[in-house]
Amino acid sequence: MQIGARLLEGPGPFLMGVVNVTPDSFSDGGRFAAPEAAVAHARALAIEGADLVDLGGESTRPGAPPIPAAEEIRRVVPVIERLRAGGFTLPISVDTSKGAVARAALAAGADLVNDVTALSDPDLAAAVAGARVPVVLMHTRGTPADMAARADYRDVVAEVVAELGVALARAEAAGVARERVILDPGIGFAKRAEHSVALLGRLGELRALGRPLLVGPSRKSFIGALTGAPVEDRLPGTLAAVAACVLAGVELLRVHDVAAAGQAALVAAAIRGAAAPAGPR
Ligand code: PMM
Repeated sequence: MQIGARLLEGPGPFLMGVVNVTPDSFSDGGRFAAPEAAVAHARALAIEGADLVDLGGESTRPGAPPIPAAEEIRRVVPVIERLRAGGFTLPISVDTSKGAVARAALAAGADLVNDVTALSDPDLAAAVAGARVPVVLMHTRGTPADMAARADYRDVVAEVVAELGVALARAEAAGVARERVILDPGIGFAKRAEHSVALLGRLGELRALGRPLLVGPSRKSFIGALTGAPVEDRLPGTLAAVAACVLAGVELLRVHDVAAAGQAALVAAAIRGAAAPAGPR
């Protein structure tokens, strides 16, 4: 897939490094809220081996309050402008659910839209369709305010596959080319720990959707539920999930700890390659 100036080709895995420009994100809230700190962090992630960076100006943690588009733009756009003015060449993804934010970020030099609501806002769908950029459609239900109460499934994997299929059809109907869509099961979004674990264990079933997959297990609460580890101490659990994703053929991983995830991903990809049946000679 062509993302900005880069062609991400082959099975990957490719790493999306997370830069949250928010005062209240659940894993790294407040650390990179000043534009200079976010710029430095994005550069550091590039040096660690990120293939692209994901900038988010609005926290999506459970219970987070929505913020106005103007405030989100104020947080995100200066970071993109400074990165591009400073010669940052990696693709930049903007993590937003609002059309106005996507338009401003793309105009400032972003290349991809990452939407945790899978284009449920028609204005964002129009912005993505008009700009002809790649888009991540992530599965969730409801809003951060009520998503925990909506984590109710009979078969979480089948329901996520069905609901992502609906999201993909809705995006196409809005004029987004299917070839530009990346799908994400939304680990931790309207999911209890057992739901996130089931999705990670049955990622192969998401292949039925026929699009590249992105998964964001990094530091999420299912790791805390399984291990008791606080959010700042979930790297080992994150790496186990990264390896599981790579073994299942996931193309893109959204992670905070790029260097560590890169090492885990390389080893898992080598094992995956060794496990693949030999082709015809
Ligand atoms: N997780 C978070 C934010 N944005 N986007 C996608 N596509 N997938 C995710 O799993 C995802 C996301 C929340 O994590 P953070 O607050 O630690 O960034």
